[in-house]
Order: sequence, then C-alpha cells, then structure tokens
Amino acid sequence: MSCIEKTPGWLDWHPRPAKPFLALPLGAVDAHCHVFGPAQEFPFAAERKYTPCDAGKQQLFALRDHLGFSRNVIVQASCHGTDNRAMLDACKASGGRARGVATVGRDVTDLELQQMHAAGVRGVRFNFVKRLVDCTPEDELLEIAERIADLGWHVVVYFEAADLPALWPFFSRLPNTVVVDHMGCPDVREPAHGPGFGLFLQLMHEHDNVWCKVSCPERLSVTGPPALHGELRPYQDVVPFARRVVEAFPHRVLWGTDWPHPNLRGHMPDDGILVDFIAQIAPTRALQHQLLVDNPLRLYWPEDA
Ligand code: 0GY
Repeated sequence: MSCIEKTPGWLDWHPRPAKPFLALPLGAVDAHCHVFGPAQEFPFAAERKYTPCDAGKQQLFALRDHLGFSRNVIVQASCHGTDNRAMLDACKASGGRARGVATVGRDVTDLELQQMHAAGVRGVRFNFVKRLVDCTPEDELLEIAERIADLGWHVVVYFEAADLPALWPFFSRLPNTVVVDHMGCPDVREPAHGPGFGLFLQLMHEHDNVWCKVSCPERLSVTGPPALHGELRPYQDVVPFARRVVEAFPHRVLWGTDWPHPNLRGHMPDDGILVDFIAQIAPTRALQHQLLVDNPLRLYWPEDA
C-alpha cells in the first residue's frame, strides 16, 4: 500500500480477510464498494474532507474473488469529488464485471454522461453527510436527476437518520429509482420497531421506487467488533434493522462490503465476517439470492437479469 499524507488515525483495510463460511450464490454482486486512487495516477480532490490510503482496482478485484463475488458496483467516494476517473478506470478494467455510480455536477455534459454510460455507470450519488461534503442546492440535484433519468440511471443517496425529515420532500420529487445507502444510518441503540427507523420504513412503504442497501453493520454497530471469525452472531445490534428491511422489501434490497471502509474508527472489519453477517439478515437461500443476485442484476445488469 502506498499512502500520501493520509488522515491521522486512518485505518487500512484488513490485510487477510477470512474465507466466509457462507457460500455466496453464483453470480453474487458486491453492490457497494469504492476505489481510492492510486493517488499518483488519480489524485484526490482538492475539496476532500479526508485523505485515504490508496485502494486500487487490483486489490478490489482480488477481494471479490477471495470472498466469492462475481461482480462489483463501485460507488464514487467523496475523496475523489466529481473526478470519476479512478472509478471509470476500474469499471473499464473489470471486463464487464463492475458497474459504477458517479458523482457529477450540473456542468456535466451529455457527451460525458454517455461516455460514463458506455464505461458502465448506471447511477449518480447524492451525498448529504455533512462531515463528507459541502451542501449542493436541491434544485441542482433535481436537475441532474432529471437528466440522468433519460439514461435510465438511478440515484444513490447517503444521509444520516436525523436528516431524513428534512430530506423527505426532496426524495419524494426524484423521478428515478432511489437507493438509500446503509439503511439511512439508523441509531441502532434505538429499537428497530421505534419511531426513528419507523420513519425510514415508511419512506420505503410510501415510495415503491426507494431501495435500500442493508450494508455497513461495522459502521452502524455500537457493540464493537465481532470476536472471532466463525462467531455466530457478528454485529448483533444491527441485525433487527437489516432483517426488517429484507423481510419487508425483498425485491428492493442490495448488499455491499463497503471496502475499503473509509473513515472507520476503532476497528477495521474482516470482510469475510461481513459476508457471514448476510446469513443473519437474509436467513434463507431464496432471500440471499434476491439480495445478492436478482436485485443488483435488475438495477445494474438488466440485460442479464
Ligand atoms: C461509505 C462511507 C463513507 C464515505 C464515503 O463518499 C465517501 O467518502 O462513502 C463514510 O465515511 O461514511 O459509504 O463508504
């Protein structure tokens, strides 16, 4: 790993993730992961809020194979701003096994959008997490959403649970499929049947274009890391939240590793353990197949669905 002035306290990804006990279904998609740099080739954005360690496409593809995934969805991370070159390069190098989610401004041209589509991009991400990005006006985001709808692209939204009431009217106006990162970041110290997470579930009930990534137990958990590979119930406090969503909306859920796990404090997860977490939130083979194969194919590889 080569790093340039990474953020103090930065944790690098797990060097030797375990082989998962869970056998992933054939064709499984890791639908949320990132590439960072390498900075020498793809410099980080001047406006970034953190400087990560390089985490390039070769490491990502090696992890894909090690864990038993067939494909990746590479989501543009805020440290690269609207410069999508690292993500596009990875998609192009994947031989059709990676699709991308870009970040664009209103100045993006139609030609650039078409070129991104040809490289494998199928969505844009709107990031509302204040520690990661400066605010973009909603009318600008709506304009982008309407333009990409013509390409059949969806919108990925990343926000924190406390901001959902304020964002609700904006989400309701989006003409696209809307994919929510990490279940809208619930506070898992509250009950999964409580009003906070209830509001998020209501969003999904009232808007059948809203999908959800039941990802990032390592980010949401407050009980700390699982003890050992093979522990039967890793990230137990997140399970009731993710399981509720999977069981209520089996056709509208996705899952991803979130490798290389930006901005984690405290511990770096073993990606093999994260895969084993899936068995707790999608306990049947049928649910696992929907979560890991059928749903991501519908959104990212509809030609294969
Ligand atoms: C994630 C989480 C984070 C970062 C980003 O775009 C990003 O920089 O996504 C985070 O720090 O919560 O979704 O991987």
